[in-house]
Amino acid sequence: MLLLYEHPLSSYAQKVKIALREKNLPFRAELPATFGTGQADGPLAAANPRAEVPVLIDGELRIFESTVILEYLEERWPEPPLLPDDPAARAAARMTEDVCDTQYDAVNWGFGEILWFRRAQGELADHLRAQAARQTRVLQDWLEARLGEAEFFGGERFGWADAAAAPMVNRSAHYGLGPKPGSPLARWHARVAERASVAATFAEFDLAAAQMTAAAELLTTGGRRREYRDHRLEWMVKSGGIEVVRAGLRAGNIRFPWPDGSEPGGKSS
Ligand SMILES: N[C@@H](CCC(=O)N[C@@H](CS)C(=O)NCC(=O)O)C(=O)O
Repeated sequence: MLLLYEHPLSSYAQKVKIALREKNLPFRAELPATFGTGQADGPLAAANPRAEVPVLIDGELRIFESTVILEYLEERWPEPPLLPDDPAARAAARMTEDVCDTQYDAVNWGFGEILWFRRAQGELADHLRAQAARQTRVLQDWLEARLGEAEFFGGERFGWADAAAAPMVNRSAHYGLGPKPGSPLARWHARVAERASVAATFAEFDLAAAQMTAAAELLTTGGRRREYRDHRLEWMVKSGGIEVVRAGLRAGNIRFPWPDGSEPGGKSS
């Protein structure tokens, strides 16, 4: 059986689980013990030097990067297809996915750093939340324009872009930043949430989100050393949270991506 290293809150892992479920592929989901620590040993780091989830394990094969995993699933099990046939429509689906995986993910992640990991308080927290709310609206407007009047991002058939966008929009809704009630994007969100593949994935998200009240403690106990990478790091800096980065580095509960950098004093990131 396929094995998926994942975390139920990870939008990338959710995208993969939706794809697996759409294709009716049985899999076992596992949260690696070292997740979120950046530890260079253990099965997660052995499968993915970046120590990120998701990782798909198919026999001897270990595949990391959610888009690469989706491509593997599509090529190995083409039915039912998630990508449309038309090259232009395929490109459109991939562009939607790319924006979701980069800019949209970064906003959701930033909001989570404040809500769940309490990286900022008072005025700074208010400011970062307001930035996230404004940017979420921009991204949802962009998605809504791409959706148009269609049932799904791929047109009449649920597919690749829907699998990528659903976890993003659903997480915004969890934060109270969902699409405008009654809007085409809100109706799409309600529609996809009823699909078995998405409903199961969202239920796992809800369960994990309910357990996040104690998440901030993980930063002081060493249970989490959060990865501040590319779009996510950029979000924190551009939105006014550079002090959050500095404080996290001082406290040692922020890390940068593999391979480790090292400071002149010999301290590694
Ligand atoms: N580009 C990667 C991103 C994966 C990623 O960032 N995963 C996060 C969870 S959402 C992670 O595992 N982070 C590790 C950490 O924070 O230590 C993909 O598409 O799979």
